[in-house]
Amino acid sequence: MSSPAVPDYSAVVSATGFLRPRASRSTELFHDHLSTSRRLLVLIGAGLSAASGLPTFRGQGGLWRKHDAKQLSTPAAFEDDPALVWTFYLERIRAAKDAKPNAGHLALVELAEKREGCLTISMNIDGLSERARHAASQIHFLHGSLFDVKCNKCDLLLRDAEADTALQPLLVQPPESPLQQSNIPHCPKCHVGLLRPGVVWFTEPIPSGMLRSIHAWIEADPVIDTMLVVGTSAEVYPATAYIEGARKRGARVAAVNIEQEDPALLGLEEQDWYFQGDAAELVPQLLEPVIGRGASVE
Ligand code: BJW
Repeated sequence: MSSPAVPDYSAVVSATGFLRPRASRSTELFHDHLSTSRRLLVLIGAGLSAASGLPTFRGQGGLWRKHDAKQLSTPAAFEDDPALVWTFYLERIRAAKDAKPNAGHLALVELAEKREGCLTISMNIDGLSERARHAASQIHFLHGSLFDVKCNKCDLLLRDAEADTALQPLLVQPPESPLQQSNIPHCPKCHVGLLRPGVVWFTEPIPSGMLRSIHAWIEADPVIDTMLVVGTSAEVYPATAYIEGARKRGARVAAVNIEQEDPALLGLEEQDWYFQGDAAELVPQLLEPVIGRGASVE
């Protein structure tokens, strides 16, 4: 006796209760579309770096020593307990220094090299796209960098080597010894504030020049062909709004995520794609028509 037919879930009930066609899973159709795509917007989140061993923000990776990572990423948390927040970030700085870009990062670098009209918006602060040599003119780091520091009172911003020097009193602390507030360096400019991570926390504005530049790119001609959304829960604004922004400019959206599609989140439609799996594996495969099979991790 033949087994009952597998139900066809090609339609899912949307958050509003209407039946909606499901996004495509076809790599072949995506490859066809990508081959003719000239302007592409890519949004990357913590899931891209998961295969490099770095924890994500929400879900299983979102708990750090019993603290919710989201709660620690606020100016209020730093005001309350700067030593705790710095302990969290120092651990992440050390982990990011030890991590290596994966095949997903490298594939996106190659995509940018092969497609002048490709812009990447990264929410990641881990430095892995930079280390993969993503062209600086084709990527914006919306949430700053783990390797920068700012003052919590004035406008001081120190980058890379300067930040590293300023942070030496913290970096020389043995990772296992508890950090005291007295260990945190004061701002070398105003001498009043404390140095803090050079990242954008909840309720803080993204640098306005960066926002203007992204807006101008989205509104420029010709239309956007493809919006690739990789390894993000798409819960944080303004990053998430760029998906809709690209769609309004004509883009078909392709999402890559290890979890099953959540129809309420991305609002994917019939002309879009959803690929479930590890970004480090899937992104190079999806980009093959443009980058070939070359992208490999050293
Ligand atoms: C894989 C995988 C694998 C896993 N392969 N996939 C009410 C009050 C106050 C503010 C707001 C409010 N309503 C809205 C706001 C604005 C707020 C916001 O968006 N809040 C929402 C949560 C509702 N946004 C802001 O405050 C922003 N500023 C702003 O808007 O200014 C104007 C304004 C101010 C005040 C009010 C209103 C407007 C700033 C946002 C800054 C976010 N900063 C952080 C911390 C950065 C520093 C740090 O990293 O420590 O950025 S929060 C955190 O979330 C971090 C991330 O970049 C960001 C996004 O997370 P991401 O990348 O999506 O990670 P996850 O963990 O969420 O998801 C990982 C995904 O990967 C999952 O889907 C997995 O399934 C998947 N995955 N393994 C593929 N191997």
